[in-house]
Amino acid sequence: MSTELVALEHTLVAEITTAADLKALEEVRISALGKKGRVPELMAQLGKLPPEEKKAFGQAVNGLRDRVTTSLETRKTALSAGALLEKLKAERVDVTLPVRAGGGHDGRIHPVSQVWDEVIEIFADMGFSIAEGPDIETDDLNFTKLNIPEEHPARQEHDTFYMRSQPGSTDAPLVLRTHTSPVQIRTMLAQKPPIRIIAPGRVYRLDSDATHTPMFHQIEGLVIDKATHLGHLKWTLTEFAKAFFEVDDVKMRFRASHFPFTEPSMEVDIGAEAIGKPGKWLEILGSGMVHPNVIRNCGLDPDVYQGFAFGMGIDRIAMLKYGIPDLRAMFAGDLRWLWHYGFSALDMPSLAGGLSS
Ligand code: 2NM
Repeated sequence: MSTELVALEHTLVAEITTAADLKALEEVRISALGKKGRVPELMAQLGKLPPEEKKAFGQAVNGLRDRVTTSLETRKTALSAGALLEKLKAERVDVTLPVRAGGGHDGRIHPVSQVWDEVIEIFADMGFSIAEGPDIETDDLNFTKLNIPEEHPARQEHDTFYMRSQPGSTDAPLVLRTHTSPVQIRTMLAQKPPIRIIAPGRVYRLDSDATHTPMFHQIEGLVIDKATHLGHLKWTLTEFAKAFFEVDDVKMRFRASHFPFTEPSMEVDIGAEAIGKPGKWLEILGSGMVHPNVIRNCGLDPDVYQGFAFGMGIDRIAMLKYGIPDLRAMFAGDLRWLWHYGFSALDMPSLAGGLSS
Protein backbone atom coordinates (compact mmCIF):
# COMPACT_ATOMS: atom_id res chain seq x y z
CA MET A 1 0.00 0.00 0.00
CA SER A 2 1.39 3.41 -0.90
CA THR A 3 2.67 5.68 1.87
CA GLU A 4 0.04 8.17 0.77
CA LEU A 5 -2.74 5.70 1.64
CA VAL A 6 -1.15 4.77 4.97
CA ALA A 7 -0.85 8.44 5.90
CA LEU A 8 -4.48 9.15 4.96
CA GLU A 9 -5.71 6.18 7.00
CA HIS A 10 -3.76 7.42 10.04
CA THR A 11 -5.19 10.92 9.65
CA LEU A 12 -8.78 9.68 9.29
CA VAL A 13 -8.59 7.27 12.23
CA ALA A 14 -7.10 10.05 14.38
CA GLU A 15 -9.92 12.43 13.36
CA ILE A 16 -12.51 9.74 14.13
CA THR A 17 -11.18 8.84 17.56
CA THR A 18 -10.89 12.49 18.60
CA ALA A 19 -14.30 13.57 17.28
CA ALA A 20 -15.87 15.10 20.38
CA ASP A 21 -19.53 14.47 19.59
CA LEU A 22 -21.87 12.95 17.02
CA LYS A 23 -21.98 16.18 15.00
CA ALA A 24 -18.17 16.35 14.71
CA LEU A 25 -18.07 12.67 13.79
CA GLU A 26 -20.62 13.18 11.04
CA GLU A 27 -18.41 15.98 9.63
CA VAL A 28 -15.44 13.59 9.59
CA ARG A 29 -17.55 10.96 7.83
CA ILE A 30 -18.65 13.39 5.14
CA SER A 31 -15.11 14.70 4.57
CA ALA A 32 -13.77 11.11 4.35
CA LEU A 33 -16.48 9.08 2.59
CA GLY A 34 -18.91 11.72 1.28
CA LYS A 35 -19.39 12.27 -2.47
CA LYS A 36 -16.45 14.72 -2.66
CA GLY A 37 -14.62 13.15 0.29
CA ARG A 38 -10.98 12.15 0.43
CA VAL A 39 -11.54 8.42 -0.16
CA PRO A 40 -13.74 8.80 -3.28
CA GLU A 41 -11.17 11.34 -4.50
CA LEU A 42 -8.50 8.64 -4.27
CA MET A 43 -10.71 6.21 -6.17
CA ALA A 44 -11.06 8.81 -8.92
CA GLN A 45 -7.30 8.62 -9.45
CA LEU A 46 -7.65 4.96 -10.42
CA GLY A 47 -8.36 5.86 -14.02
CA LYS A 48 -5.02 7.66 -14.41
CA LEU A 49 -2.95 4.65 -13.24
CA PRO A 50 -1.20 2.25 -15.56
CA PRO A 51 -3.28 -0.92 -16.03
CA GLU A 52 -0.92 -3.23 -14.04
CA GLU A 53 -1.29 -1.05 -10.88
CA LYS A 54 -5.07 -0.61 -11.01
CA LYS A 55 -6.05 -3.84 -9.28
CA ALA A 56 -3.73 -3.49 -6.26
CA PHE A 57 -4.60 0.19 -5.81
CA GLY A 58 -8.32 -0.48 -6.02
CA GLN A 59 -8.09 -3.26 -3.41
CA ALA A 60 -5.98 -1.03 -1.14
CA VAL A 61 -8.50 1.84 -1.29
CA ASN A 62 -11.43 -0.55 -0.70
CA GLY A 63 -9.65 -2.01 2.33
CA LEU A 64 -9.02 1.49 3.67
CA ARG A 65 -12.66 2.47 3.13
CA ASP A 66 -13.87 -0.64 5.00
CA ARG A 67 -11.58 0.01 7.98
CA VAL A 68 -12.55 3.69 8.12
CA THR A 69 -16.23 2.72 7.99
CA THR A 70 -15.73 0.29 10.90
CA SER A 71 -13.93 2.95 12.96
CA LEU A 72 -16.75 5.41 12.26
CA GLU A 73 -19.35 2.91 13.47
CA THR A 74 -17.41 2.01 16.60
CA ARG A 75 -16.97 5.69 17.50
CA LYS A 76 -20.62 6.42 16.73
CA THR A 77 -21.78 3.69 19.12
CA ALA A 78 -19.53 5.03 21.88
CA LEU A 79 -20.62 8.64 21.36
CA SER A 80 -24.32 7.69 21.24
CA ALA A 81 -24.10 5.92 24.57
CA GLY A 82 -22.35 8.96 26.02
CA ALA A 83 -24.89 11.32 24.49
CA LEU A 84 -27.73 9.32 26.05
CA LEU A 85 -26.09 9.50 29.46
CA GLU A 86 -25.60 13.27 29.05
CA LYS A 87 -29.25 13.66 28.01
CA LEU A 88 -30.44 11.62 30.99
CA LYS A 89 -28.30 13.72 33.31
CA ALA A 90 -29.47 17.02 31.79
CA GLU A 91 -33.17 16.02 31.85
CA ARG A 92 -33.11 14.64 35.38
CA VAL A 93 -36.23 15.63 37.33
CA ASP A 94 -36.25 15.63 41.10
CA VAL A 95 -39.71 14.30 41.86
CA THR A 96 -39.17 14.90 45.58
CA LEU A 97 -39.14 18.70 45.12
CA PRO A 98 -42.06 20.54 46.76
CA VAL A 99 -45.03 21.52 44.57
CA ARG A 100 -44.53 24.89 42.83
CA ALA A 101 -46.66 27.52 44.53
CA GLY A 102 -49.60 29.29 42.92
CA GLY A 103 -50.10 30.28 39.32
CA GLY A 104 -53.27 28.22 39.07
CA HIS A 105 -51.82 26.45 36.07
CA ASP A 106 -50.74 23.36 37.96
CA GLY A 107 -52.50 20.05 37.32
CA ARG A 108 -56.10 19.44 38.29
CA ILE A 109 -58.04 16.29 39.11
CA HIS A 110 -61.09 15.94 36.85
CA PRO A 111 -64.42 16.06 38.75
CA VAL A 112 -65.27 12.59 37.42
CA SER A 113 -62.05 11.20 38.93
CA GLN A 114 -62.70 13.04 42.19
CA VAL A 115 -66.28 11.72 42.50
CA TRP A 116 -65.17 8.23 41.42
CA ASP A 117 -62.73 8.24 44.37
CA GLU A 118 -65.31 9.73 46.76
CA VAL A 119 -67.90 7.03 45.98
CA ILE A 120 -65.32 4.25 46.29
CA GLU A 121 -64.18 5.67 49.64
CA ILE A 122 -67.75 5.61 50.99
CA PHE A 123 -68.52 2.04 49.92
CA ALA A 124 -65.09 0.73 50.91
CA ASP A 125 -65.79 2.11 54.38
CA MET A 126 -69.01 0.05 54.46
CA GLY A 127 -67.05 -3.12 53.61
CA PHE A 128 -67.55 -3.32 49.83
CA SER A 129 -64.78 -4.58 47.56
CA ILE A 130 -64.04 -3.02 44.18
CA ALA A 131 -64.52 -5.23 41.11
CA GLU A 132 -63.57 -4.52 37.53
CA GLY A 133 -64.16 -6.08 34.12
CA PRO A 134 -63.50 -5.46 30.42
CA ASP A 135 -65.12 -2.62 28.43
CA ILE A 136 -65.76 -5.03 25.53
CA GLU A 137 -68.24 -7.69 26.59
CA THR A 138 -70.17 -10.59 25.20
CA ASP A 139 -73.84 -10.15 24.44
CA ASP A 140 -74.49 -12.95 26.96
CA LEU A 141 -72.85 -11.16 29.92
CA ASN A 142 -74.09 -7.69 28.98
CA PHE A 143 -77.70 -8.74 28.27
CA THR A 144 -78.84 -12.37 28.40
CA LYS A 145 -77.65 -13.29 31.89
CA LEU A 146 -79.19 -10.04 33.15
CA ASN A 147 -82.67 -11.22 32.15
CA ILE A 148 -82.76 -8.83 29.20
CA PRO A 149 -84.62 -10.81 26.54
CA GLU A 150 -83.88 -10.72 22.83
CA GLU A 151 -86.68 -8.25 22.04
CA HIS A 152 -85.83 -5.75 24.81
CA PRO A 153 -85.36 -2.21 23.41
CA ALA A 154 -81.96 -1.86 25.13
CA ARG A 155 -80.68 -4.48 22.72
CA GLN A 156 -81.54 -2.55 19.62
CA GLU A 157 -78.76 -1.00 17.63
CA HIS A 158 -79.68 2.55 18.60
CA ASP A 159 -78.50 1.97 22.16
CA THR A 160 -75.61 -0.45 21.81
CA PHE A 161 -72.27 -0.32 20.05
CA TYR A 162 -71.86 -3.74 18.43
CA MET A 163 -68.57 -5.01 17.05
CA ARG A 164 -67.17 -8.13 15.41
CA SER A 165 -64.30 -9.95 17.10
CA GLN A 166 -62.43 -9.75 13.76
CA PRO A 167 -63.29 -8.30 10.33
CA GLY A 168 -65.57 -10.75 8.53
CA SER A 169 -66.13 -12.87 11.64
CA THR A 170 -69.51 -14.58 11.86
CA ASP A 171 -69.19 -15.17 15.62
CA ALA A 172 -71.86 -13.58 17.83
CA PRO A 173 -71.05 -9.85 17.88
CA LEU A 174 -69.37 -8.36 20.93
CA VAL A 175 -70.65 -5.16 22.54
CA LEU A 176 -69.17 -2.15 24.29
CA ARG A 177 -70.74 -2.69 27.70
CA THR A 178 -73.84 -0.53 28.14
CA HIS A 179 -73.60 -0.75 31.96
CA THR A 180 -71.14 -2.24 34.47
CA SER A 181 -73.62 -5.00 35.42
CA PRO A 182 -71.60 -7.67 33.53
CA VAL A 183 -68.97 -7.16 36.25
CA GLN A 184 -71.57 -8.23 38.84
CA ILE A 185 -72.47 -11.24 36.69
CA ARG A 186 -68.80 -12.24 36.39
CA THR A 187 -68.45 -11.91 40.16
CA MET A 188 -71.48 -14.14 40.88
CA LEU A 189 -70.23 -16.71 38.36
CA ALA A 190 -66.75 -16.73 39.92
CA GLN A 191 -67.36 -16.63 43.67
CA LYS A 192 -69.86 -17.85 46.23
CA PRO A 193 -71.86 -15.41 48.38
CA PRO A 194 -71.63 -13.47 50.60
CA ILE A 195 -70.86 -10.91 47.89
CA ARG A 196 -70.46 -7.18 48.53
CA ILE A 197 -68.94 -5.36 45.57
CA ILE A 198 -69.03 -2.11 43.71
CA ALA A 199 -68.05 -1.90 40.06
CA PRO A 200 -66.93 1.51 38.78
CA GLY A 201 -66.19 1.89 35.08
CA ARG A 202 -66.75 3.38 31.67
CA VAL A 203 -69.90 2.44 29.79
CA TYR A 204 -71.05 3.17 26.25
CA ARG A 205 -74.35 3.95 24.58
CA LEU A 206 -75.05 5.09 21.04
CA ASP A 207 -76.66 8.30 22.25
CA SER A 208 -75.37 11.84 21.99
CA ASP A 209 -77.18 15.09 22.81
CA ALA A 210 -77.17 17.85 25.45
CA THR A 211 -77.64 15.36 28.31
CA HIS A 212 -76.04 12.18 26.89
CA THR A 213 -72.48 11.38 25.84
CA PRO A 214 -71.62 8.14 23.99
CA MET A 215 -69.24 7.24 26.85
CA PHE A 216 -70.02 7.88 30.49
CA HIS A 217 -69.06 6.54 33.90
CA GLN A 218 -71.10 4.36 36.22
CA ILE A 219 -70.78 2.79 39.60
CA GLU A 220 -72.96 -0.20 40.26
CA GLY A 221 -73.17 -2.21 43.46
CA LEU A 222 -74.21 -5.73 44.37
CA VAL A 223 -74.91 -7.44 47.68
CA ILE A 224 -75.87 -11.13 47.73
CA ASP A 225 -76.34 -13.24 50.84
CA LYS A 226 -78.91 -15.59 52.37
CA ALA A 227 -81.08 -13.02 54.12
CA THR A 228 -80.36 -9.73 52.36
CA HIS A 229 -83.56 -7.70 52.07
CA LEU A 230 -85.00 -4.37 50.97
CA GLY A 231 -84.22 -2.81 54.35
CA HIS A 232 -80.52 -3.36 53.71
CA LEU A 233 -80.87 -1.67 50.34
CA LYS A 234 -82.62 1.37 51.84
CA TRP A 235 -80.11 1.72 54.67
CA THR A 236 -77.09 1.36 52.40
CA LEU A 237 -78.30 3.91 49.88
CA THR A 238 -79.42 6.39 52.57
CA GLU A 239 -76.02 6.19 54.27
CA PHE A 240 -74.38 6.62 50.88
CA ALA A 241 -76.42 9.74 50.07
CA LYS A 242 -75.62 11.36 53.44
CA ALA A 243 -71.90 10.64 53.10
CA PHE A 244 -71.71 11.69 49.46
CA PHE A 245 -73.58 14.98 49.82
CA GLU A 246 -71.83 15.57 53.18
CA VAL A 247 -75.05 16.27 55.12
CA ASP A 248 -76.30 14.89 58.46
CA ASP A 249 -79.73 14.09 57.11
CA VAL A 250 -81.17 13.62 53.66
CA LYS A 251 -84.73 13.17 52.42
CA MET A 252 -85.00 9.99 50.32
CA ARG A 253 -87.80 8.95 47.98
CA PHE A 254 -87.90 5.36 46.65
CA ARG A 255 -90.05 5.45 43.53
CA ALA A 256 -91.38 2.22 41.97
CA SER A 257 -89.75 1.61 38.63
CA HIS A 258 -88.82 -1.23 36.29
CA PHE A 259 -85.54 -2.87 35.30
CA PRO A 260 -85.38 -6.34 33.75
CA PHE A 261 -82.68 -7.44 36.24
CA THR A 262 -84.43 -6.41 39.47
CA GLU A 263 -87.83 -7.09 41.08
CA PRO A 264 -88.99 -4.94 42.72
CA SER A 265 -87.15 -2.00 41.16
CA MET A 266 -86.86 1.50 42.54
CA GLU A 267 -85.49 4.79 41.37
CA VAL A 268 -84.11 6.86 44.21
CA ASP A 269 -84.51 10.62 44.57
CA ILE A 270 -83.02 12.86 47.21
CA GLY A 271 -84.48 16.09 48.57
CA ALA A 272 -82.52 18.84 46.83
CA GLU A 273 -81.97 20.55 50.20
CA ALA A 274 -78.80 18.44 50.19
CA ILE A 275 -77.38 20.64 47.44
CA GLY A 276 -78.97 23.85 48.65
CA LYS A 277 -82.08 23.78 46.43
CA PRO A 278 -85.01 23.10 48.79
CA GLY A 279 -88.38 21.95 47.49
CA LYS A 280 -87.16 19.83 44.57
CA TRP A 281 -86.43 16.13 44.13
CA LEU A 282 -83.34 14.92 42.27
CA GLU A 283 -82.97 11.44 40.85
CA ILE A 284 -79.59 10.01 41.82
CA LEU A 285 -79.72 6.27 41.17
CA GLY A 286 -81.61 3.11 40.21
CA SER A 287 -81.87 0.05 42.42
CA GLY A 288 -83.77 -3.10 43.25
CA MET A 289 -83.74 -6.66 44.53
CA VAL A 290 -81.83 -8.84 42.08
CA HIS A 291 -84.27 -10.80 39.91
CA PRO A 292 -84.38 -14.56 40.71
CA ASN A 293 -83.69 -15.28 37.02
CA VAL A 294 -80.39 -13.36 37.24
CA ILE A 295 -79.36 -15.26 40.36
CA ARG A 296 -80.25 -18.57 38.65
CA ASN A 297 -78.41 -17.56 35.46
CA CYS A 298 -75.28 -17.19 37.57
CA GLY A 299 -75.51 -20.74 38.93
CA LEU A 300 -76.92 -19.76 42.33
CA ASP A 301 -80.15 -21.05 43.86
CA PRO A 302 -82.61 -18.13 44.19
CA ASP A 303 -84.40 -20.03 46.97
CA VAL A 304 -81.18 -19.79 49.01
CA TYR A 305 -79.61 -16.53 47.90
CA GLN A 306 -81.04 -13.08 47.36
CA GLY A 307 -79.76 -9.55 47.37
CA PHE A 308 -79.89 -6.04 46.05
CA ALA A 309 -78.17 -4.05 43.35
CA PHE A 310 -77.96 -0.41 42.37
CA GLY A 311 -76.40 1.76 39.71
CA MET A 312 -75.62 5.44 39.32
CA GLY A 313 -74.02 7.73 36.79
CA ILE A 314 -70.80 9.21 38.15
CA ASP A 315 -70.85 12.11 35.71
CA ARG A 316 -74.42 12.95 36.66
CA ILE A 317 -73.89 12.95 40.44
CA ALA A 318 -70.63 14.90 39.96
CA MET A 319 -72.63 17.60 38.14
CA LEU A 320 -75.25 17.65 40.91
CA LYS A 321 -72.76 17.83 43.77
CA TYR A 322 -70.42 20.38 42.24
CA GLY A 323 -72.92 22.51 40.31
CA ILE A 324 -71.54 21.71 36.86
CA PRO A 325 -74.11 22.86 34.29
CA ASP A 326 -73.03 21.28 30.98
CA LEU A 327 -72.41 17.57 30.58
CA ARG A 328 -70.59 17.85 27.27
CA ALA A 329 -68.00 20.27 28.72
CA MET A 330 -66.95 17.39 30.99
CA PHE A 331 -65.24 15.62 28.09
CA ALA A 332 -64.27 18.56 25.89
CA GLY A 333 -60.72 18.73 27.25
CA ASP A 334 -60.82 22.51 27.79
CA LEU A 335 -58.13 23.39 30.37
CA ARG A 336 -59.94 26.58 31.45
CA TRP A 337 -62.90 24.39 32.42
CA LEU A 338 -60.61 22.02 34.31
CA TRP A 339 -58.92 24.85 36.20
CA HIS A 340 -62.38 26.05 37.22
CA TYR A 341 -64.08 22.75 38.12
CA GLY A 342 -61.06 20.54 38.82
CA PHE A 343 -59.60 19.53 42.19
CA SER A 344 -56.15 19.79 43.69
CA ALA A 345 -54.15 16.58 43.52
CA LEU A 346 -53.60 17.00 47.26
CA ASP A 347 -57.35 16.94 48.00
CA MET A 348 -57.76 13.19 48.16
CA PRO A 349 -61.23 12.15 49.33
CA SER A 350 -61.27 10.61 52.78
CA LEU A 351 -64.16 10.18 55.18
CA ALA A 352 -62.03 11.33 58.10
CA GLY A 353 -60.80 14.44 56.29
CA GLY A 354 -64.13 15.36 54.69
CA LEU A 355 -64.67 14.05 51.16
CA SER A 356 -64.31 17.35 49.32
CA SER A 357 -62.66 19.60 51.91
C1 2NM B 1 -79.12 -0.45 38.12
C2 2NM B 1 -80.36 -0.43 38.73
C3 2NM B 1 -80.82 -1.59 39.36
C4 2NM B 1 -78.00 -3.93 38.71
C5 2NM B 1 -78.41 -5.23 38.79
C6 2NM B 1 -77.29 -6.00 38.70
C7 2NM B 1 -77.17 -7.46 38.74
F1 2NM B 1 -76.08 -7.85 38.10
F2 2NM B 1 -77.05 -7.88 39.98
F3 2NM B 1 -78.22 -8.02 38.21
N1 2NM B 1 -76.27 -5.18 38.58
N2 2NM B 1 -76.71 -3.90 38.58
C8 2NM B 1 -78.79 -2.71 38.73
C9 2NM B 1 -80.02 -2.72 39.36
C10 2NM B 1 -78.36 -1.57 38.12
O1 2NM B 1 -78.59 0.63 37.49
C11 2NM B 1 -79.40 1.76 37.26
